[in-house]
Amino acid sequence: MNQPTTPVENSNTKTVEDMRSLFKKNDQVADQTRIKLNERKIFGINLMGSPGSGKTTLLEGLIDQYQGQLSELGVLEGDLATERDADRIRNKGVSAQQISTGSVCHLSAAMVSESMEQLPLDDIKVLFVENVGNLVCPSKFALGTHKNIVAVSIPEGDDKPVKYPVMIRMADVVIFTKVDLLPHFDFDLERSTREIKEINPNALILQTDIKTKHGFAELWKEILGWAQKNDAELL
Ligand SMILES: Nc1nc2c(ncn2[C@@H]2O[C@H](COP(=O)(O)OP(=O)(O)O)[C@@H](O)[C@H]2O)c(=O)[nH]1
Ligand SMILES: [Mg+2]
Repeated sequence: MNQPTTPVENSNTKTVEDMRSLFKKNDQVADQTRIKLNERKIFGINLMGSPGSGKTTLLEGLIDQYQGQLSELGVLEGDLATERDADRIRNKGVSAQQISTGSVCHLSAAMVSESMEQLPLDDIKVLFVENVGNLVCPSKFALGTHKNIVAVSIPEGDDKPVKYPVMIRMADVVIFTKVDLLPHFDFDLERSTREIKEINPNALILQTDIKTKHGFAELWKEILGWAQKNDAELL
């Protein structure tokens, strides 16, 4: 005979069911967002990484070098509080909308779907969504974007990709940011690269440095290639 379930087991089962339903609903909204982006020929990129890994700086660097060259950019900025990152992007002349999540450690598809309507979508070809700085939660919530970029900065330590493999597994590009700082940290770039390849053999691995703009051309080339391929497939 089955043992009666304990209250703890009951509450665990309920939590799992609640989480499943939450993810399912999120996925449905993400699917709708993807359709909306495709209808407007906007290519969406989910930019993830730890707080301070250099995500906004990457966007600033790309804007400095490439805004207006081939594509118009739009940015959604996710943080728990403040408009600071959106202000940084707007100061560069690019449309940006801040999403303040309060105490939530990730963006959700609903947040993105609602906030992107505040952007001049008719003018945007590439939409960056800078997720809340966190190596765990954002990987659980699809946003409806087309590709994922994960920033891993040198000061974080070379063991972070292997310790937080879920986000690495879903990355299309992993960027080692702040490589100018390599001389100051015991960061084994070779080992970390090897470990990322073991987790995700398909990810493109790049290195960037905002001071020399090293790696930005390669990153932009990849993004344009994605956007153009997506446009062609939508014709
Ligand atoms: N030395 C160095 N510092 C960087 C680089 N990229 C970003 N930073 C610094 O790292 C800090 C966090 O950057 P930020 O872009 O705000 O990180 P985010 O929280 O991931 O958006 C800031 O002080 C940046 O100036 C880089 O390539 N080299
Ligand atoms: Mg930021």
